[in-house]
Amino acid sequence: TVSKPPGRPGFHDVNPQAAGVLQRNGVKSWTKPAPSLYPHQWSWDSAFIALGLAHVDNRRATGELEALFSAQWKTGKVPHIVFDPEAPPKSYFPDAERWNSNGLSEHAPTGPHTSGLCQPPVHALAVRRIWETAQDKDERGVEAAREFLTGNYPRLYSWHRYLSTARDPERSGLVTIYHPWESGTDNSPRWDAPLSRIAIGDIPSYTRYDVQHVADASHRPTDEEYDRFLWLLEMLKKARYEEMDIYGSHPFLVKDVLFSAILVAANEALLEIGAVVGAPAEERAQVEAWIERGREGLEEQWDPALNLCVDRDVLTGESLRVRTVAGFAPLISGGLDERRLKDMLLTLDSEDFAGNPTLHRPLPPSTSPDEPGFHPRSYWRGPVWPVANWLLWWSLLRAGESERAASLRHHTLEELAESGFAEYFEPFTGEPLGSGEQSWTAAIALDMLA
Ligand code: 2M8
Repeated sequence: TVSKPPGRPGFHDVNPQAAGVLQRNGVKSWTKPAPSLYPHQWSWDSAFIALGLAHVDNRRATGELEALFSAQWKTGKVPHIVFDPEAPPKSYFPDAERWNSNGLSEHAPTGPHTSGLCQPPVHALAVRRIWETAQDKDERGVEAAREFLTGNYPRLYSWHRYLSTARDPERSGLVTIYHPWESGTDNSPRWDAPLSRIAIGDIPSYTRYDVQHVADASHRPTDEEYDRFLWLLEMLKKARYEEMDIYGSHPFLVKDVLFSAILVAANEALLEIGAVVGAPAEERAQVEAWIERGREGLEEQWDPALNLCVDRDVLTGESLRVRTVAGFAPLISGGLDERRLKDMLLTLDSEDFAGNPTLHRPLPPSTSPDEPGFHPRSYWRGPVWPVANWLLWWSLLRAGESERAASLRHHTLEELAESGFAEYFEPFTGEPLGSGEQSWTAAIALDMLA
């Protein structure tokens, strides 16, 4: 049992509370990431949401992903935001108009308005979870899940193909991102060096609405960071979202190890989905080749001094040597030999991460407190993110590290029981930060509790 302040849910009340968050954030057939800060559909949030919903309501889980995939670009790209035309005006910026995706690119879908970027491909993990949870259902439930897999396998395959080709013309096994927003870890110090090299030109004027939805603007990226984010957006528009043009001219091209590792794990899930739906043998062989190449690419980015994996700036060839949770990429991609697994566990248990004795709970801060770019309250610069805990928990289980996995699960769920489903938490005090009622926080709790 857990000691809890009055009125807060206990460990075992987390499940119905989490389901309630997802219900309240529901919009038509999909779910917004948070009640007011994020009023549209986000790509990897939706994947995590579907993963959680698979334990509650498979119809809603499949609807979530159907809504997202119906906005897939002709190139295979799954956009990072699908805009809700009915969201309150002036609630999120940059909006559909600023992106102007289908005004600029013939590859954009003609119906829904989307951003021009993408986010880590967690989707196949969610689709596999939908298949797994359907096994407890009656024949009709299993059949409905099989139909869903059959309908969505080609979408997943073309999504992964896009990432392995357009986003990896070097065939390095690593995905190139065009913007920190693509990483999902927006203001992480991982991006400080490449962002600092960008010379910003004239940015059309804009108003930030995000800071109005949090208790304190310091939880969010700074205005300087936003200027860079918005300048990169203008550069992408100038290239009309054409991959080759972007690759030839864009000032931010980075090999993201976390994104790449998630792709490897997602490709493993895709192989299993492919087996269920009877995918063509050439495609299955291709997915196996992507998995191998991905793991080799990550090994290339291993930094023995940091005992972590690090990103690489494509434009300078330089490794971005910053200690963040993204450094656990090899653990997430899986298939580690004993030595590398030991390395990863050593770093996870160290004072840089979960073993830091000054932490509120032994949960890894998003950035090591020893990093100069660390900030305990600022977004991806230090706070503990439940969704990152999920990635590590799931990877540890997969690696057979059940004790460490159990500890991450226990402390994550206790944090949520104590303080609710916040977007992120101050690592030394456990104070909830960012948005409250964050959907993916609730979703990962449902998955951990199942
Ligand atoms: C955050 O990113 C958005 C931009 O995409 C923002 O700050 O406005 C990130 O935490 C990202 O990973 C997440 O998908 C999104 C919605 O939860 O919020």
